[in-house]
Amino acid sequence: MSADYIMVGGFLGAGKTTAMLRLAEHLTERGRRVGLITNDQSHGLVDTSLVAAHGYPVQEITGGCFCCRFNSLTEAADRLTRDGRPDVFLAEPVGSCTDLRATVQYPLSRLYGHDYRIAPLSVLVDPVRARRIFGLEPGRTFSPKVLYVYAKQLEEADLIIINKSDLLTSDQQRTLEKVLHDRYLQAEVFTVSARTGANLDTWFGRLAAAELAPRRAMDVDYDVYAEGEALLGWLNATIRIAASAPFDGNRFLHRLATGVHAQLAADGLEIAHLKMTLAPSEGNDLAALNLVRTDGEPELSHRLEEAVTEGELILNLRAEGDPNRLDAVVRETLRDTSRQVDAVTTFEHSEYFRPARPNPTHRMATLGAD
Ligand SMILES: Nc1nc2c(ncn2[C@@H]2O[C@H](COP(=O)(O)OP(=O)(O)O)[C@@H](O)[C@H]2O)c(=O)[nH]1
Ligand SMILES: [Mg+2]
Repeated sequence: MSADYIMVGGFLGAGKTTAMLRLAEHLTERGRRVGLITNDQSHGLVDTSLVAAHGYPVQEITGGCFCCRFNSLTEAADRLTRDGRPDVFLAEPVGSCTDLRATVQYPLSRLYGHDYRIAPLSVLVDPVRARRIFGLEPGRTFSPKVLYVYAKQLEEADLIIINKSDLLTSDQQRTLEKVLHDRYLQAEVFTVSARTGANLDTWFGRLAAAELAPRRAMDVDYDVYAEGEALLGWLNATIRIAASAPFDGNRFLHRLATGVHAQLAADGLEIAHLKMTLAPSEGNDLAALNLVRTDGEPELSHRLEEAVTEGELILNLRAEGDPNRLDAVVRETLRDTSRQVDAVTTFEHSEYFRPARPNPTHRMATLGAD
């Protein structure tokens, strides 16, 4: 029996997790059994806790991207199969990762073609970020080597999905579609909103119907790719919070994010994605907060219904800058924020680093034998 393997790529903060949850819902409604696979350089992922909170079976691949931990990708699928026999796997690669066609999709198809049908590669785009990068409007962006990775992600896409259409005027949407269309001739371009659901069915329909295009994979300069990724600072922390009395967890997350945001902005660092969840020790309630640009605003996408006294905070931060600085800012702001609610915080896990050079397990430039 062969299961579908669907990968949804795109830069940090583009909306991959949000869109995958929508896709999981869409497929479940049609009688499919889905299993999700999240991925990061290190463990303690907001994405995994969010997906699990929605009730989907999920496996987390940590310690490197899919391409560098290729075997763990099939092992994760096997573990999901043991538990719930999914007939479709949805996999979200790390947002700073590229060359997925040659290092993940072609090897999966060539080595495990009997087990999996590999869907076309979708690459999601945050339109505000993209309009700046492509010079359609002024505003901060990343340095050139990070942008090399960004452009490579789009170059290998079968489907380019402009997400967050709810943030665009029709004129902004049209001009961005035209730029992407003209530059990336190999791809079909769709515009959707994972938040409102607008036009998602068109994309999902195309995913189900289209085949992974068998063209030769793009060339990638792994030195520039590695340097671009290593310009990004990465921080994952899991923190226990215990207060003397119930406090407003939504407000707590918002204050913490606002404090971290203000300091990183003062340093002139570009934030790619700050995301946090706060889960009370009891019950299934969850608050989630995201910030996807230094000149954006922190946004609560899930709110806690009730006040919280004890809980677990997961914080993932990716920004162009020194990881030591990210850690110092997070710790200092957390100290101040928890003092305001008279809470004690304990770091259960904390790692901050620059991603290591990508070193793929396989690299196959073609879908058939070379
Ligand atoms: N306005 C808007 N925000 C969105 C949409 N889709 C995702 N987001 C938000 O973008 C942020 C990053 O989303 P996430 O799915 O975590 O991105 P990922 O890093 O690519 O997985 C979150 O605040 C989401 O709520 C959308 O269609 N419209
Ligand atoms: Mg994600």
